Amino acid sequence: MNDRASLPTPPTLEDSAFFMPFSMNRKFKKAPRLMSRAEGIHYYTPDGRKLIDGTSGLWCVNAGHCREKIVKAVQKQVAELDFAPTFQMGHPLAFEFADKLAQVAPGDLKRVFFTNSGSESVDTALKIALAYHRARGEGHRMRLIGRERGYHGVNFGGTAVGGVVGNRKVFGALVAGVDHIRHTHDPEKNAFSRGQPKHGAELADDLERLCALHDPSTIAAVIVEPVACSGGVLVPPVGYLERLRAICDKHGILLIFDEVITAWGRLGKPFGAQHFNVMPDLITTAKGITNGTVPMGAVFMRERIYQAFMTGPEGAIELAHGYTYSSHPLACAAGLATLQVYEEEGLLTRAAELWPYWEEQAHALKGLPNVIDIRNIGLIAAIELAPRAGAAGMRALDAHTQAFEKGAYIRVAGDIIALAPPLIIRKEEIDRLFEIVRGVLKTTN
Ligand code: PXG
Repeated sequence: MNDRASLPTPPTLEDSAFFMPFSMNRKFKKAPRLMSRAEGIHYYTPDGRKLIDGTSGLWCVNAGHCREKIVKAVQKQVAELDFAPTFQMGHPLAFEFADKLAQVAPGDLKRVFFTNSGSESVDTALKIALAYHRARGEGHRMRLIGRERGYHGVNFGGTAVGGVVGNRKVFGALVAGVDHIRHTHDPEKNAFSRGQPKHGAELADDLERLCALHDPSTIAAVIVEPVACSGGVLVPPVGYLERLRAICDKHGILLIFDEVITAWGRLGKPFGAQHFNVMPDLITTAKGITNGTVPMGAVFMRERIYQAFMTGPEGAIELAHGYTYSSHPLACAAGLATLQVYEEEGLLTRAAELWPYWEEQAHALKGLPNVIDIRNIGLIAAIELAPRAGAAGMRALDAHTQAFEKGAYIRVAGDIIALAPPLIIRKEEIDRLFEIVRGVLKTTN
């Protein structure tokens, strides 16, 4: 047990220097919700209360917390090689980890570029798409297309292609040459869908509208999350991703799947692309790649994209891009151990086994006060609540606070409760999680 866990909660955080990300700083600091220890599927508060982790930290701790194998690998690595550059130098773990990842990667997306987060993976993938077209003499392909309600992190590229209005509106004009296709959410036709909703494949044709407007020869790439998670858990309609792929193929546009959440087993296969059986040209990942223990991200690309960069003189740098901490030794050690845990425990396919049970428990909440939709896929469920008049988001926020009191940590996005526990969760723990959510929904008014 961590010594610090037994220290009392500081009397007040109100004057703390910490500017918290994506948080209501003033409200939080008046009534903090702290976690000081974690193990398996649980967090513990500083006063020793146990919380079931309903959202795998921030959708990243897929194998559960403080896994011994991963902890030991990081501890060993930090004492052996704390940092090594990978600009014109290298360390063995970076190559070993990339090659291991390539074995798990779908289709021919076997080349790996390391970053330190999902946001960096997204901006890296967008830059690779632009540079790829230029390398092939199609430098006129400069436009990037995202989707309404998409979330692609917080760097400039990702914010620009993102479609969550609140995340964009105060940051100026962002990046030039970006447009968005429509989102796929259609509660009138698809409320209470189990798995992929039936209606809406034709929404992919909105890409044709943008091709007609801009001319397809100006478009470099389209980026979508296979399941739009932060924007409210929007599951793609049956046939939608296939149609998007076909339109991209028709016009020579690269398709990027942002799998920062859907990769590493969340949908019952290693990658979402494998679950949907639709192959993109690039995949962005992060989070579960190291089980959230050390920050890391990776972009996977198809062989022909990698090869397009390998054509100039051998003495030239093929891609003028990278981060000081790309393939950090601690992250590689954590990632290698994480992959081992995933493999040994079958975690990359476990969501497929739990899916039917999970789905039943989620949809059993139908009929509780204010519940206007429930949707699910893999080990993800969303419970959408009717917004309070003039106070959107407040009902779900109250649910979040109440859940913390009742023994669960859950994420909310607007008035949507998003559940995605660690993939090691057992059926009786799923029951416990939903029991708490049920209790909360009964009393959230
Ligand atoms: N793409 C996707 C699809 C994501 O979900 C990012 C990029 C950015 O990753 P980084 O590592 O830069 O944060 C994300 C991140 C939530 C929540 O509760 C989701 C994310 C982050 C924090 C909270 O919905 N996703």
